[in-house]
Amino acid sequence: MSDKIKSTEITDKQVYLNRRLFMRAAVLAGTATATTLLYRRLNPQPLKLAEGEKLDDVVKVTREEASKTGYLVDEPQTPLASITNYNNFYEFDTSKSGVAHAAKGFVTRPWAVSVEGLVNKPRVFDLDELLQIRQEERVYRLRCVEGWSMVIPWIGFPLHKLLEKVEPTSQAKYVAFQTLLDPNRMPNQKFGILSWPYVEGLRLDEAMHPLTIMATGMYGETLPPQDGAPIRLVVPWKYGFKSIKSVVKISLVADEPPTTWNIEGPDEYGFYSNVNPNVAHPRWSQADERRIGEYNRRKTLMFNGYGEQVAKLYEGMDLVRNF
Ligand SMILES: Nc1nc2c(c(=O)[nH]1)N[C@H]1C(S)=C(S)[C@@H](COP(=O)(O)O)O[C@H]1N2
Ligand SMILES: [Mo]
Repeated sequence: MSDKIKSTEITDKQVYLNRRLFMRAAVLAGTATATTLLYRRLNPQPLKLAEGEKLDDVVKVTREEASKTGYLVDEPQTPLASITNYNNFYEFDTSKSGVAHAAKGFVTRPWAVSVEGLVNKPRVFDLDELLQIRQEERVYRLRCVEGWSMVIPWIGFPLHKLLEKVEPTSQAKYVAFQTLLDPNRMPNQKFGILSWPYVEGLRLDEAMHPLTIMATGMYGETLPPQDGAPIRLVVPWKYGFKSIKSVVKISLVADEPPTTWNIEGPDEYGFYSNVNPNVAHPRWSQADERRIGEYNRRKTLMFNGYGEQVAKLYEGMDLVRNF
């Protein structure tokens, strides 16, 4: 599949079957109405063409603009079946192929996200409120620190739209994120595999960057549990572990917050964790990667290919020391 085909138009049988499963799950969870409304809004009405204008021209122009902003990667998209069966989500299973099964039936309604800390208007947002923020499709590369990568057509909204609602104060310099803590629903939280809950963080300017999104779906549908339902962070220029799943709390803070993998291995996983082919992990090179579904390894791109958009955030910073 390429970005020439809108993911919402894909009729591949496997995708179709998966969609039916998602829809059934959505109905079971009582979310059908909101979900249907949300994704109907994503499918725009047929374009009204001016006289002499051809649909192909209009669509091409729109997509070219999208590519220029770096929001729509022009590389084959990873099949849905791979994205949903090759996961890192230690709350459910430490084996990538086991997460989908272990997370099946994860209940994501009701769900609320508290946005708090150094803000003028702290608030708890119900998921349905967050789904009313205009949802956009973003086709991003995802590069795991382990050396594999995917191209994922997310649905979501820029995080800055949410942060602006709570009005960060001038003291706020970082944003801290937290995954749900509920050992009854996330079975591995009964064991000390990581220090729970999973936590992550960004500098405020990184969090406000237009590429940083809260994802609520992929491939035109609701996010499946194994990929961080019902809402997760996606920061495409950083290693995948920064993109924290199933988020319940977002706190604006003054100091660099603790982050899960940095707590586990401070010499291996830095706070910034920008994708950088020139800075090796202590135990392996980061110069190249295996794109899921491809045979040959690819060269890893600086900032995962988003340098044009984000390099200026790190001007004057030593990216080796601040790895
Ligand atoms: N809460 C939580 N978030 C998480 C993880 C996790 O184990 N727990 N794994 C991270 C890692 S290492 C990666 S590579 C991505 C994987 O996202 P995906 O399974 O949707 O591809 O999620 C990240 N977010
Ligand atoms: Mo990862």
